[in-house]
Amino acid sequence: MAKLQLSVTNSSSKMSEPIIALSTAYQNAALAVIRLSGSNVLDLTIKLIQSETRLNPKVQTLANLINLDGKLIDQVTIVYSKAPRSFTGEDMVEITCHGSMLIVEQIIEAYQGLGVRLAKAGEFSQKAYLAGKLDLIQAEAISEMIVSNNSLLLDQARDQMLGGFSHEISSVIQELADLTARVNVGLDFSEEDLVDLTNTQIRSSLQSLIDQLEFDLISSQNLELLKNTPRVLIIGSPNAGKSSLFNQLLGINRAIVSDQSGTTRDYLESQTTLNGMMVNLIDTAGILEFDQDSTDQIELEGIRLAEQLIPTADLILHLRDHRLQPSASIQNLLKPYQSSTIEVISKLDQVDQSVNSKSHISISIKRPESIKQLKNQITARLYPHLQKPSLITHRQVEIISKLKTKLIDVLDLVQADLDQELIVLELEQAIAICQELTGKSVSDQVLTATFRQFCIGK
Ligand SMILES: Nc1nc2c(ncn2[C@@H]2O[C@H](COP(=O)(O)OP(=O)(O)OP(=O)(O)O)[C@@H](O)[C@H]2O)c(=O)[nH]1
Ligand SMILES: [Mg+2]
Repeated sequence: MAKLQLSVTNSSSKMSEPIIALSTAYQNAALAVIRLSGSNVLDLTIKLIQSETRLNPKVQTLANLINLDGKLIDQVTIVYSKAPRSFTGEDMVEITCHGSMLIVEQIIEAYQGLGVRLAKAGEFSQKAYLAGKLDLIQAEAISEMIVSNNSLLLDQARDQMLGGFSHEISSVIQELADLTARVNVGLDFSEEDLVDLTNTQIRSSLQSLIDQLEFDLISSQNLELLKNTPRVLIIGSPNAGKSSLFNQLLGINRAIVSDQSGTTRDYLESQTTLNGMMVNLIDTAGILEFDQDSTDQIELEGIRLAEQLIPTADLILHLRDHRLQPSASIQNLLKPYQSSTIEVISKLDQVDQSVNSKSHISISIKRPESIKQLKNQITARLYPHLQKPSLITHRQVEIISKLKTKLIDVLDLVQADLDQELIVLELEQAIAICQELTGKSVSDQVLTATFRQFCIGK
C-alpha cells in the first residue's frame, strides 16, 4: 500500500505518513468529523474497529471504535476513500462520531498510539495540491469559503474553488505565451512593415490584459472591509427600545427587555447576518441625560462601558423614543461620529404616520417592514460601493498588482521600441508571476507557509 501511495501521489515518503485531525469545530455538538490521510490509514482503522466490520470504499459503515485496550470509545460511521479517488489523493478515512470533545480526543489518542501524527493546519489541502487535485488558487478558495463572513466573498470563493479564477489566469498565461511567440517572430523578420504590425498588436493585447487586471484590483478594493466583521453599536437613552431592537436583529430573545429604565447593564455582543453580511451587534446600557442622576453604581458603570464602546464601532445606531427630545448628552458623545451614525426613532407603532427622513429612520419592533428597511440602511452604510471582489486573498491582490506593474513595464519597452530580447525576458517573468498564483512557480517554503494559514483539519 505504501508503495502504491508513493507512486500515486508522486510525493515524498514524508507526505504519506498518516495524519489525523478533527475537521469540525472543537466544541461539543451533535456530531464531529475526524479525518485521516496517509499510506496505511485503512489497516490502522481496521485494528480499531471490531473485526467483523468490513470497510468498502465510498460506503458509509457503522462500526464500534475501540481504544488500544479494546474498550469501546463510540459507535461511529466510517467512510473509507481509496487512493487516488479521495480529496488528498491518498487513502483517507473519515470518521463521524458523537460530538463530545472527550470522544474526539479518545479516538485521536487511539490513532496516535498506532503512530498516526496530528495534521498541521492546511495539511490535507496541501496533500491535495501536491497530488494535483487542485491548484493553489482553488485550495485558498476552499479555505476562504470556510471563514467567509458575507455572501459576496462566499460567492467569489465558491467560483474560485470551481476553477473560475484559475481559468482566467491560465488564459492570461496563454496570452502572454502567444505574445512572447509574436515578439520572437518579430525578431526573426527584418522587414519593417511586419515589425510595425506586430508591435501594434502586441501593444493592444498588453493594454487589454492590463485593463483586465485593473478591473480585478478595483473590484477587490473593499476586500479588507469584506473580511472584517463590522461592529454595530446600539446607543440611546434608557428605555428607548435598544434591547428590543437588538433581539429583533438577532432573531432571538438574547437581551432582557422590560419597561423599567436601566435594564441593560453589561453590554451584550452577538454575531448576526444582515442581508448576507455578518456583523457584531452590541446592545448597551441606556445613557442618562446631563441633568439625570443615578445613585445606582452598577447602572453608572454600564453607562461608562457604553461610552467607551463608541470609538470602537464601525456603525452606531442612535435609538430615540419618538416621544422624547434628543438627549443632549448623547448628541455630545456622538458628535465626532456623525458620519458613522444612523439616527433611529423607535416605537413607530405609537405614532400615526411614518416619519422617515434623510436624517433618520423610524422603526417599530412590531413592524417587520421597518426593521427590514433599517437592515438595508445598515448594510448600505457599512458597504457603500459593494461589488463582488475578483480577488479574495491579500496574496492574490499582491500578485495581481505585481503582474500589472510588470505588464506596464513591458508595454513601455514595446512603445519605446526597445530590444526585443529584453521584452521576451520580461514577458517570461510575467508568466512566472502568474504561476505564483496557481502555485506552480512558488518555493516549497512559501507554499507551506500559505497552507499553514488554513484551518486545522482542512
Ligand atoms: N410599542 C412599542 N414598544 C416598544 C418598542 N420597542 C421597545 N418597546 C418597549 O419599550 C420598553 C423598553 O424596551 P427595552 O428594549 O428594554 O429598552 P432599552 O432601551 O433596552 O432599555 P434599557 O436597557 O433600560 O436602557 C419595553 O417595555 C418594550 O416592550 C416598539 O417598537 N413599540
Ligand atoms: Mg436594554
